[in-house]
This record gives sequence, C-alpha cells and structure tokens, in this order.
Amino acid sequence: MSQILQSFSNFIGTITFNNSERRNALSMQLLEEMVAALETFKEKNARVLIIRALPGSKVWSAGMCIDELPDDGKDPLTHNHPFERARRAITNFPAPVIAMAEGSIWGGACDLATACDIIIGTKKTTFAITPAKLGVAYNATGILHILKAFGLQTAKEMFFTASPISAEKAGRMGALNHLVAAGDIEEFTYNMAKTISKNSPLSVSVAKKQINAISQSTSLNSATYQLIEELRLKAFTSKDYMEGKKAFLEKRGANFTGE
Ligand code: YXS
Repeated sequence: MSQILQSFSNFIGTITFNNSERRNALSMQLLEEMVAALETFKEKNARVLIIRALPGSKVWSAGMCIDELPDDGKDPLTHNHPFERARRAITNFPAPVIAMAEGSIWGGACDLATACDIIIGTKKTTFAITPAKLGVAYNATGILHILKAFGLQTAKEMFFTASPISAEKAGRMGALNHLVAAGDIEEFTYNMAKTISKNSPLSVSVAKKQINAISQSTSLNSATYQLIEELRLKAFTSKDYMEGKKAFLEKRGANFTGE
C-alpha cells in the first residue's frame, strides 16, 4: 500500500502522508514515494505543493523510521539516503512547498519540514529534535537547517533536551509562518496556495531559487568538515547508538553510558 496520497487541482499539488498507524514515520518507502511524487508534480508544472497529514492527525510525522536505522558502524544519514534526496527535491522544487503541519513533528521530520518554504501549524504543532534520545549524531547539513530555522539558542536547547517546543515558540523564532485554529488550517493553507498559484510562476520560482542560493551560502572549510565527520563516526559506531534504537523498539527508556 502506498504511504502517501497525491492530488492535483488548479496547479496546486498535494502530498498527504498516509501511514497514521506508524505516525507517518519516514520509511524508505514513504521517502522514495515522495521523491517520485515531487518529480511528477514538477512535470505537471505545479505552482504550489502542499505536504500534509490526514485531517485531524495528532502527528504530522514521527521522523525517521527507527526500525530502518542502520546498525552499528553505518552512517544513518548519508548524502544519497532517500531522506536526503527527498529533502533536496523539496528544496529544489521549482515552486513553493507549504508544510501544512497539523500535529507534532519529530526528529528528521523537523529537518524535512524546514525544507518547505512555508510552514503553517496549529496549537498542536510541536517540533522535537531527537538524536540525543537515540544516540544518533546529526549530519552537518541537518544541523545547519535547524540552526537557520530556529536560531542558535533554541536549536541548542532542542538538540540537548530532545523535548518538543511549542508552536508559539516556533512562531517567535520564525520557524512557523502562521499559527491558525485547528479548524481553519486547511482553508487557510489552500487559500494561501491559491494566492501563490495566481501569481507569476516564473517570478515566484526565480525568487525561491535566489532566496535559497543566497541563504545557503555558508562555507565550511575542509578541516571543519573533517572534524564533523570524525565526531559523527564516533557516535554511530557507539554502544549508545545501538542502545537508543533497541530501547525505542522495546518501548523502554534508554540507558546511555557515553560509550
Ligand atoms: O507498537 P506499534 O507496532 O503499533 O508501533 C508504534 C510505534 O513504534 C510506531 N512508531 C514508529 N516506528 C518507527 N519509527 C518511528 N519514528 C516511529 N514512531 C512511531 O508507530 C506505532 C504507534 O506509535 P505510538 O503508540 O508510540 O503512538 P503515540 O500516538 O502514542 O505517540 C506518537 C509519538 C510520535 C509521540 C511516538 O510514536 C514517538 O515518540 N515516536 C518516536 C518519535 C521520535 O523519536 N522520532 C525520531 C525518529 S529518529 C530520527 O528522526 C532521526 C534519526 S533523529 O532522531 O536523529 O532526528
């Protein structure tokens, strides 16, 4: 069964996460389906794309599929992982992508949401960055995305505590464009999409490309990059990483030792 639904009307494309049972965890299947859907909507010349969960969902996405995280010694977030490809496909999608973020957003799903050009939420929208619960070391690109979206102090708090931050706080930090009443989110989001779809697609697309190019121009020198890779390798070959994954699957708290 497909883990996403797709629809297209009046130049507005919609991708709906369709795996509520697993809280829309970002499985390889779901991510590959997203990559293919983004390509299809590009070919259809979509002028706006909305990424959402089923109406009334308590969870927009629970983040990476934990049972699919690789075992000890393998980098869980490589450049060609379907997650990274899906994220790049959103960033490089020629038209604006709106996250209609009804419900909570966890781990890698926060990174995915911040790839969207606009995020619209309700009071139930929360953001949690969870690698510390699993012994995972985030990749440099993911850290940069969260830093840019939430700011230095809040990003650090999110990484250190792994606790969800509220929609109000995300709004104050500029990570959430609009906080609307739960009953209004669909109408609000599609009205915004309609407004965008009536504007010049060329102008909008060029604005997106320029804003992305300018905002992504952060340079990392090779020594820093090497240091980051070494630090990450230490984490994903650790006992803590295996314990974090095992503890989630066994539905218990992790017992981390720092080794
Ligand atoms: O017990 P069953 O078989 O029905 O399965 C349960 C959960 O195990 C499953 N599930 C997941 N499976 C794989 N990966 C996930 N991320 C995941 N999340 C949930 O879905 C079934 C229903 O979950 P349940 O009973 O816990 O639902 P709930 O409504 O009581 O609670 C919803 C959540 C989202 C609060 C809870 O499921 C949860 O805490 N999920 C994990 C959230 C999380 O830590 N996400 C980070 C994933 S790792 C990741 O994204 C990166 C690697 S990182 O951490 O580095 O950013």
